[in-house]
Amino acid sequence: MSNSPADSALVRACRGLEVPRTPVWFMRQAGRSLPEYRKIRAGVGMLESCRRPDLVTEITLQPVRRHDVDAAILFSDIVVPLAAAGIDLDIVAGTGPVVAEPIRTAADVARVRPLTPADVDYVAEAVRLLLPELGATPLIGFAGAPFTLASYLIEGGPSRTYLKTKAMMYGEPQLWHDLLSRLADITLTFLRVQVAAGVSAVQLFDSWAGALSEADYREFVMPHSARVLSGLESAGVPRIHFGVGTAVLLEAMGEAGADVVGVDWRTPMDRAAAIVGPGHSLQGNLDPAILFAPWEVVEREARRVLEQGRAARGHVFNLGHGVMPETDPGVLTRLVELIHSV
Ligand code: 1CP
Repeated sequence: MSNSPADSALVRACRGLEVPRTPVWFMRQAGRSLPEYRKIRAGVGMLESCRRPDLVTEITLQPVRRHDVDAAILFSDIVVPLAAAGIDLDIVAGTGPVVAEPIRTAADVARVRPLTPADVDYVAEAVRLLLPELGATPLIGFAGAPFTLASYLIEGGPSRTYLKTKAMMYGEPQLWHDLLSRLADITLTFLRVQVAAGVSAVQLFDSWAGALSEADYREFVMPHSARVLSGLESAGVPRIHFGVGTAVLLEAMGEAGADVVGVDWRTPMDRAAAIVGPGHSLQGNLDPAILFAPWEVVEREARRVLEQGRAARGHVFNLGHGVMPETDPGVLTRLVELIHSV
């Protein structure tokens, strides 16, 4: 066991197979919590760094070296394939993705063209550079799900209310489905490029799907995410499906075609296991804010998550959302040691 990424604890836990110990990695494990990341990124824009295979390789490896996590996640961003498909956008430090001309009309939607593998050749190149460096450690590829991508394109940037997004969804359902269908095509192509280059698992980030009711999720979003996930079925790698605030969506997110459902910190893992059923593994779900508490609290809560995770078919330990930039990286290293020792 664990001599190849395809037989690693991560992949085995995703499939519900026996594991020697619970695998652990952290969403946003690369990034501003690491001084070595801040150093290498100095003076290089976020999108530019995602397009440079040498930088992607180094940044992806940094948290693996430092924390001894059981998986690497490719350093990129969910808007990288959108920019590669010709949408004028930037990732602004301290804000996030900002779209020059938000997508709101039929003419705007018509501008969203398919992605070709050649548009993101630098991503495939980074994966190829990473595989020999990683050895038996699996590399996770990822993409944004159609709803979360649409929210950035329609709002023009980060949002709290998703008002313009929902206005299109409710007001112009045909246009909405046209846009999400185009985004599903882009996402599927982007993930297939990563799988073809050799990633061992993929994660579909629908970070903001928690803004929806279950009924609206099932009608307006799930068919498009399901097309992405089912389009990867024959790829032979586990599919992780994650969102924040998705307590009422967990069942549907599993049904959409995921092997693993990602759970945020609001839903206990045993309850999530009862909701998604025996056909899916779970990933999660320590509150990233708990890492700012005294170590005794971190340890107690991490043990609770592990214990509750035993109710699932398989458990990949993670945070309930990404590492906050202010996190002490020493706490993350210690947390990995703890998970490995239990
Ligand atoms: O561990 C890693 O290597 C993380 C790589 C990674 C991932 C998985 C980055 C780098 N972005 C993402 C995915 C991503 N991007 C998501 C889904 C994950 C999540 O929910 O956290 C989302 C919603 C985005 C969009 C985005 N990009 C935001 C959020 C804005 C908002 O709406 O609140 C931000 C701040 C970015 C920029 C970004 N992406 C990644 C980094 C390290 C950064 C910070 C910019 C920088 O370092 O200059």
